[in-house]
Amino acid sequence: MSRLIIVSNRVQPPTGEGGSGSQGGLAVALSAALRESSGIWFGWSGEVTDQFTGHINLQRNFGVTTATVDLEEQDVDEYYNGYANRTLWPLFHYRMDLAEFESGFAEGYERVNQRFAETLEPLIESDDLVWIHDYHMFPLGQYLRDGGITNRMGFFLHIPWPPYRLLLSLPNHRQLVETLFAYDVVGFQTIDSLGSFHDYVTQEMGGTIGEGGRVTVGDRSVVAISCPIGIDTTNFLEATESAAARYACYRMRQSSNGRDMIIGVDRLDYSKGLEERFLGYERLLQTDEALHGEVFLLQIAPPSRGDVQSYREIRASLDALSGRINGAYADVEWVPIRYVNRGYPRDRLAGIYRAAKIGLVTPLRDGMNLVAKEYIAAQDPENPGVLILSRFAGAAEQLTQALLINPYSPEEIADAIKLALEMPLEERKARWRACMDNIAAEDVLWWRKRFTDALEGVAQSVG
Ligand code: ADQ
Repeated sequence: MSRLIIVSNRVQPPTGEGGSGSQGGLAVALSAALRESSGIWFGWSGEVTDQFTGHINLQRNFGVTTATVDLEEQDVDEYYNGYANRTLWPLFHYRMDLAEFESGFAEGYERVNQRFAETLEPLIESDDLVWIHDYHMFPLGQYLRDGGITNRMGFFLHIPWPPYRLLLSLPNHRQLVETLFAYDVVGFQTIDSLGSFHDYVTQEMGGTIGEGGRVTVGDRSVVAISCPIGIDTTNFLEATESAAARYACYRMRQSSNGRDMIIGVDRLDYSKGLEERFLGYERLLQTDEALHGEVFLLQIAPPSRGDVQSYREIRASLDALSGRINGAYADVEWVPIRYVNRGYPRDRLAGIYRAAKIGLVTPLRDGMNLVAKEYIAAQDPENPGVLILSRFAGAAEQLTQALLINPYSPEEIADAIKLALEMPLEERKARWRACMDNIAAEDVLWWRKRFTDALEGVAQSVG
């Protein structure tokens, strides 16, 4: 088996074998892949230095080697807070209104990718598989090729690929797409994203789609696949059975006091549809007085990307909205929304999911959404809760038996909550079983294998 080199913007060194603490599912899964292949995980340390030196901090924790570099403040501003999170993230989530196009961002983005490439090159050995992750790093493969790296190299995009005409609004869109042809395999979360990529290549570049997903433009080609990411299901089921999860579930039920709990868990991000979710829930309270004092929404939303203005704005509007709804409907014994701005360890989170009658996952756009899958995995098979899921989350392609809704419609959200609260046990079980079968079969190990098999299946590049 070839050694695997994984590259992502941030590197999360493993914190322990089980990974049931605060480490995310992706970190657990990538760690497992790296342990199997004695590979390296390369990326930004999250630290800022006065001047970029290219010094690599090599560490080995729980069988995984991480190699991290510090970035200059200007790099972080232009590459991370700038091009990645103020240009690409909003545009790729269909938020042209929030996308900022500043040439300094694009230059910083290229500079940092070039720096990553130059720093990484000496670590790469001839038989390694190189697997690069996400929108922070589109051009990295091209820079590595320019530096003479001929290894098999893949790229996986965790966020949606936008529709062809939307992508045209990105200055230098063609340059960005051309960099993808430096890879041997490019993976998308959904068939929908893959289709949008095909549209761009055929309509804008005059390319063709051939056998086995091979996309060709002139004399260059890349294999493009849909490869939906899953959760580490076995590990998550173990976390669900842990003492910490059971205790969290027990405490949550006690504090629910016989009321039905609706749970939302998301990074505080405008793409997650939190305002629309609150408005949908408010609609329910407006139209169904009998539910007052009978249900509550627990929204867990740890702040993220606080250096970016649009994130500060969404935080302020959610504070105001939750305050308004609670002010209008709360009484001395009941608060309709419990709004919590912090993260929880995975095992506690699993217990909280299990105590919830409804999982409310309503992003306006999402590459996949792992919370939807975690909610299903945490349920009691004999008495499962109901997942309400946005049709615009990548997960909706797989979890077709969730209650699929349009997250922009308060009515649809309110109606789905009512339906879920009243759903008979047999129907809940049938819907849960269909979702769970998918989550068990197409887990993160399946995802990793699907991608690395595709990568191992292509002939090594010849420069
Ligand atoms: P994210 O946008 O971060 O990921 P998501 O897929 O939902 O979104 O993953 C979030 C992870 O963070 C989940 O594992 C969740 O449990 C955890 N998390 C969220 N809030 C938490 C809290 N308060 N406490 C503890 N943990 C919390 C991006 C893309 C997604 C894609 C993933 C993986 O935007 O569409 O599914 O990458 O590819």
